[in-house]
Amino acid sequence: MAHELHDTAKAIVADHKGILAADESTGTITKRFDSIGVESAEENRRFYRQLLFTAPRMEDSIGGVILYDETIRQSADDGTSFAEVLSAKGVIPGIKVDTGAHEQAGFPGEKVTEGLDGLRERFEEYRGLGARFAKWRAVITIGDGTPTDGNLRANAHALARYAALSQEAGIVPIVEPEVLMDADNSLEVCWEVTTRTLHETFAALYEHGIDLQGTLLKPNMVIPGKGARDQASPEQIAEATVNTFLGVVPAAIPGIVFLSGGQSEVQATENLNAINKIGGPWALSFSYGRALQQSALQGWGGDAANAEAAQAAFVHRARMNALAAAGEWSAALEQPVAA
Ligand code: 5MM
Repeated sequence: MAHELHDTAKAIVADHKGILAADESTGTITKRFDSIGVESAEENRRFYRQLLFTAPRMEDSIGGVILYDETIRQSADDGTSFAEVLSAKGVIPGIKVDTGAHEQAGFPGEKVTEGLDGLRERFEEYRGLGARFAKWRAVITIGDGTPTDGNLRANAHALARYAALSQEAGIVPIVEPEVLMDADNSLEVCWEVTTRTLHETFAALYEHGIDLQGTLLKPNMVIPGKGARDQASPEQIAEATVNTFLGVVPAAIPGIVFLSGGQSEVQATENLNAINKIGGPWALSFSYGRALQQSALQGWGGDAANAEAAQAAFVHRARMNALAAAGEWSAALEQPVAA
């Protein structure tokens, strides 16, 4: 079992590949569809995900796709399940298993992620449906007096319990403690909060006997908040990010796959590239949602006639990010995609 977990974790990030986070819950995909004026009907969601998963040569840059519960039960036009469509291309199917972040009782303004009840049985079912890795996202909010130690510990404990159940089922856990970049905090504050978050997370993973070689970490970059007066250069973000992780993330973790967190598509690529110019003992790659899909979603606009252009936009972003995961991206490669 340990070997299978190690091999799966390594395969997802092999050859500078990364992950497509296509695990938007119904509420989130509805917001995305609202932004392009498309009704969030089940068939539209299926069509859009099919467009992404069948994009020609996406497998050159994408090693894994995170699916939502509805999506792992859906199929392509020819009846092939999405998990099989991906596996046939050598892309590993994954599943989001948390049921969302909710207000933590007694901790105003902070959230704790739920979904542990019945998770052992759900893992068994998801493995049968083809999932070989999973994801659980904790949301950490920077604010006046937050995050508190109590909130960090509650989220770390849930992440560790999830990871233990995942590995028991032979499924690689992606551990995602996301420090939000929505506030106006400085890079230094993000550095401090990310360090505290990762300390608590790894302490809990040790306590629960998690096999780190069969685990991937999905964190935020160390970056100023969106509203910060002083923004930072990719080099400053890269230096702060790599130094933070060198201090708290064991080299046994095979891959750190960053979330994009609201960065623009090119910004997320440029920052990942700068991070890889420095490098570290882990594969440093991507698990982007918005930063891989924004152009594709807009290019599609709900019209099947635009499907090919949308696929090209997605594959372009995936390729740019795989180059960034090798530290080989440059702005000159950002050719406009023909509509
Ligand atoms: C794709 O978005 C994921 C699902 O979010 P919800 O559960 O709120 O619908 C999300 O977990 C995502 O995987 C990560 O936050 C990274 O996404 P971004 O867009 O920040 O790269």
